[in-house]
Amino acid sequence: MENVYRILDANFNRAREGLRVVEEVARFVLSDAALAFRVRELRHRLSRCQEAFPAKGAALVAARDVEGDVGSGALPSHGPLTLGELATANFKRVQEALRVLEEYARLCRVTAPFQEMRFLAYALEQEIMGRLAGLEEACRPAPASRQADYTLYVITGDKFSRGRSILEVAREAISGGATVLQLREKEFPARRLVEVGRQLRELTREAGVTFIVNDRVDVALAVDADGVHLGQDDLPVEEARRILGPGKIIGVSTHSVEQALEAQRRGADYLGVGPIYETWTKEDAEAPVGPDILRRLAPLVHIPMVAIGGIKAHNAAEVVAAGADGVAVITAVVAAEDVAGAARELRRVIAEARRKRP
Ligand code: TZP
Ligand code: MG
Repeated sequence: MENVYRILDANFNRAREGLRVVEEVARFVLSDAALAFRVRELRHRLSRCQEAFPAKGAALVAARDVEGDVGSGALPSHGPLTLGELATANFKRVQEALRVLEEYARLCRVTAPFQEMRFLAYALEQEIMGRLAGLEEACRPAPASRQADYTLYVITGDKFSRGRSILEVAREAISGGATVLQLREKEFPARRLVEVGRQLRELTREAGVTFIVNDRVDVALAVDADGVHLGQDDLPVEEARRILGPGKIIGVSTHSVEQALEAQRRGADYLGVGPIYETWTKEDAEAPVGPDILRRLAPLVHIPMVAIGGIKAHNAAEVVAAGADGVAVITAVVAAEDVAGAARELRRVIAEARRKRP
């Protein structure tokens, strides 16, 4: 029986150690407290199972003979190369050890739910590996065509433009320093959007400015925009990505920390966060969320955050200080008498606020 105890002791340790390694992945890599708790529970359950053996499990430890273990050599030199491989290797150790425990416990006439725990380990492996794959995908750098400078993101607003054409206002905004231009005309039919979109595409391409179409994936493709901006009720990011392909930018409007994290998880390239302040420009605007949301999001998001809603030259510094990577405006630029001057002033305020940021 002594040898069986040695086997059981070694495999209890092996399973516990493996679980400890994957628990750290759940806790520190995936930052998922609930998942880490489930792994820890399995490890504690294993320790409780050991108590079902003679002398409350102490007999197994007493049989331990490290010196006499012919199998305790150096580990193979080529270890796992990635976090995924590390987690897989440790899940395998856990599952194999549980299988050994299941078989040898029978020789001691001890019944313990090793099989059930092994199945639990399979389920946890599937969940953790799936999450790790998603994380690796999300961290993979996007192609160059999806990189943009979001510093000053100007959105069209024909009805606020004092009778000037969209093209004329866009040209002025760009000359004042807009780095992104978005075509957003809710009332325009598709045909008109495509017409104006083509003009804006030509203008932005010449100026080296990023061009985004609001809401309409079809229009964005038709005019070869750099990307699309989606609201909470528009196509989900994954669907838009399937249609647009890997080279286009997808931005998402978000109004809460939860929505922002969800959009990031789904593969958005940037977030519109707002309305930060009160705005009358968007008829169905949500209640203002305030600049503090940016401060809360900053440590949680790794994609650019563009603040929107009621932003003017007098409060732009505040959103930049709170962590915004860029400022999106409609009326502050398109309704200004001097469109280029208004854009220039915003650029100046943003640059100054960035300099002051730690
Ligand atoms: N989304 C949230 S607020 C808003 C949009 C499109 C309107 C922003 O307009 P303004 O004039 O800069 O407040
Ligand atoms: Mg929308």
